[in-house]
Amino acid sequence: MSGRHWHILGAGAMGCLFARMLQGTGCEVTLLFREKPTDATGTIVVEEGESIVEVPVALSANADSGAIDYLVVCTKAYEIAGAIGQVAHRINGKTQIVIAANGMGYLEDAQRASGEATLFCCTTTEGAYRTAPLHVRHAGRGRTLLGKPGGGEAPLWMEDWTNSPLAAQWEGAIEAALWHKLAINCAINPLTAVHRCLNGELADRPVLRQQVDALCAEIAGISRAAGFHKTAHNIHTDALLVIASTAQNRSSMLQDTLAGRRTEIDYITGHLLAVAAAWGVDAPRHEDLYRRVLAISNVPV
Ligand code: KPL
Repeated sequence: MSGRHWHILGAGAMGCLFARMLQGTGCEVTLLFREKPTDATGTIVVEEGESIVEVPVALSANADSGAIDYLVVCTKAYEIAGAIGQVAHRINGKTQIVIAANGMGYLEDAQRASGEATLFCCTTTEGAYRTAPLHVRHAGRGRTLLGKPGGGEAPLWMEDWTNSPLAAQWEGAIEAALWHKLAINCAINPLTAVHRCLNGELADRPVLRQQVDALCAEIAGISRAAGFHKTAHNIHTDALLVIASTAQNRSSMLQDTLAGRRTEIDYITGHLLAVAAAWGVDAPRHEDLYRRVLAISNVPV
């Protein structure tokens, strides 16, 4: 029992799953909300197979006072800096912030919003979806990796994550892990959003399968140029494996477009294109998809 107190920004599927896991290691957990919650405590309900786990948590408004020592940010990528900004008065040079978001390219803004706090990144392939407020279905086991941008040893608090039922691991090269996940999302998410199809259809429909192949070839070239050799080598195989293992899923980008929400395209394909441009690599297929997703995204003006 570490007794550390973790605050979580973003009470979606991942926020609730992480709350349950950290509580399972004996941590105190508080969920943070933009608006003041009507009650000071709540219950997260996690369905795991046939069992249901109920987790009592404290609820607090971002605007409340009280220092935050350990913070997990589980918002959409485009909300990270704004969400941290709302609790900026509660964080300080000792605060440790773990960002668990899709995509890449949010770090600079997040650091600006966090002042002297130390940032860490988390990437996960755990499958979870929200069934109602504070209710989540833990649908599939995956791997959760945490690391410090730029590298470094695991901090002491990492035990809260490794000892939790998630059995998360410290990753010395977190950028490469984030890049690999980004590459898989670039090969799957925009295509499913544009064609409004399940992940599995990308392999089943020959026209779409050819597009996945072409996208992976571009990703391999960009990854090679940027020094992500493992992704350059494995992206084809890994993208097809993820398509097969998530065949019945609606990708997060398809869900966002269907719900009329903004997508994370700028932090997924947008980041890939920025890296391609920096290394002078052409990526016409991804450019085309980027434009097509923007055209169907609900982007605030
Ligand atoms: O991460 C995903 C997403 O939808 O964002 C995949 C792996 C594509 C599963 O749907």
